[in-house]
Amino acid sequence: MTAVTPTPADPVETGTLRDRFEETVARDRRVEPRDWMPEEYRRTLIRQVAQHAHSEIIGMQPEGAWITRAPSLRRKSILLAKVQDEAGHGLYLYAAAETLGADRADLTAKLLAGQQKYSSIFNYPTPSYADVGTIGWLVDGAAICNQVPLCRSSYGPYARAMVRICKEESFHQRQGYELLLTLMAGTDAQRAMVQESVDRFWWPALMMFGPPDDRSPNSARSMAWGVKRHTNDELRQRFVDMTVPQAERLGVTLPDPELRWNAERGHHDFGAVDWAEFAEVVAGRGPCNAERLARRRAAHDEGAWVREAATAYAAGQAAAAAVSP
Ligand code: FAQ
Repeated sequence: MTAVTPTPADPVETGTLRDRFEETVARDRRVEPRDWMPEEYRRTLIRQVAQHAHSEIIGMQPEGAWITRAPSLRRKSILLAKVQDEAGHGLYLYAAAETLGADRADLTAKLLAGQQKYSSIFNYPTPSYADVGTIGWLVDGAAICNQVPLCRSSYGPYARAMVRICKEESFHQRQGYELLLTLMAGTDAQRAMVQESVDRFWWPALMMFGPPDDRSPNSARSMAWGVKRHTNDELRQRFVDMTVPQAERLGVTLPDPELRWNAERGHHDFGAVDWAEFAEVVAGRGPCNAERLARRRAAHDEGAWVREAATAYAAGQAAAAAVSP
């Protein structure tokens, strides 16, 4: 997709363009690529959309490792389709970032250089097959909780990409839950495998929503602009409330002794997230950060010939179009 040339940076600080932008946001309408927008709005969107796109692409790795070891043809084809979906999500999101004037090759270079982030969750290992189910249930579940409100994000291309992504993520969540239900109906060893996997993924899944509100530098402004619709803590609470009954139905224990229903609040109380661990993972020192980036760099290098061939083909097509009557 061709990058759209951005509108000039903040041409009139106090003029009709800014007023029009503010009005669009205030009236809950969509900002579109050719509309004037403040540079800070553009920058924060590129930051969030790029981080989201990178997460989808890096997020193919933890489950992708199980494609060759899936226990049946049915499970293998489901997993293949899911991992391919994540690649598709990455592409819609890079395309959305391009409408803001970003360049996909540049975003990829920044990811590979460790200059742009991707979700902390994908830096945790997947040593057991139950992790495929747990990722579907908890990780896609958290992703849906976070992303359904983004279907109403103020930036049109991002909001529209989210609609399709959420439909697919919701299918992913159900396939994960179904996989876990199947394992839970199996042997004691299979049930133990599920519990062990849930124990490892529960807290990292809560970290996906980002730092607590009083330590989230971007939230207030992103909410004022309608880029985000809820705070990190609101969405984390929603996820906990949604997941507890699902865990009960599944027959697993969530690894938090402080987790209990609070009738007064009408929500579940839960224990403290280890924010020091989150900071370490985001800083690049999680269990699999080095491995994930090394794999992504290798895949990028191995794909160089595809990019070269596609560029040569596009140039050939353009040359043919130029000489055709
Ligand atoms: N990991 O001020 P805030 C998926 C960073 S789902 C790493 O609160 P913001 C589907 C944040 O960027 C996962 N970094 O930031 C899938 C900021 O750093 P910066 C992707 C994190 O933007 C499922 C700093 O901390 N989903 O891929 C994380 O207002 C299964 C301060 O934070 C999305 O990206 C984190 N968890 O709120 C794929 C959803 N949290 O840039 C495969 C869209 C925060 O200032 C398999 N994104 N940081 O240097 C969002 O909703 C927001 O960007 C948040 C963060 C909520 C993630």
